[in-house]
Amino acid sequence: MALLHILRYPDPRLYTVAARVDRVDHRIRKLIKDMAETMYAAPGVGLAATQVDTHLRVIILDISEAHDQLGVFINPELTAASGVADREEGCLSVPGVYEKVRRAERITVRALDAQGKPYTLEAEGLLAVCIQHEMDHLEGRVFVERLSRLKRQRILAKLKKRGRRAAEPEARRLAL
Ligand code: K1U
Ligand code: ZN
Repeated sequence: MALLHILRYPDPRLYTVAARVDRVDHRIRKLIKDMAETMYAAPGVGLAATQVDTHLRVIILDISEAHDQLGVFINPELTAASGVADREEGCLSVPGVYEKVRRAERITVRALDAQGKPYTLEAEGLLAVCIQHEMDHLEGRVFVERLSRLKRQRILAKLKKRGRRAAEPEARRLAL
């Protein structure tokens, strides 16, 4: 297994629309294992292949406290959605930023599992939010793009400032 690098917003690669998986083979299962290791280490409750710079329609989720209920969704499709809910979201590609986003309250999703077997899942609450958030990644959409322009600008400014701070010791070292 391997820990993968998670792309940070506003990296342009996060805007890539992922391609469908045409065969669930050992390469896809290796990707899923590496993504799971990366998600648990982060730590996070979900991860889309897009975030690790692999532009295939694969997402994983685990909202259990014991980290023993990994959900795998290959080529996920929403077949039903109802209600609306505003819930706080986070994203491993936008560390330290949590904002409320409006999404469907209940969804039905159809996908393939890690064996390539089709299944259907009905979800609500945090699970429904996470599935919709990860499916957005596959469309090249990061959750901050669902916020107002003003909020997005503030987030970008905060991330830039943080990036400059992180680069300061290196800049000082190079100046010596
Ligand atoms: O980056 C991602 O897409 C993963 C993201 C999933 C998500 C969380 C909450 C609402 C919508 C989508 C995260 O996992 S952010 C980190 C997080 O929520 C968390 C981290 C540690 C423990 C519990 C939660
Ligand atoms: Zn995310």
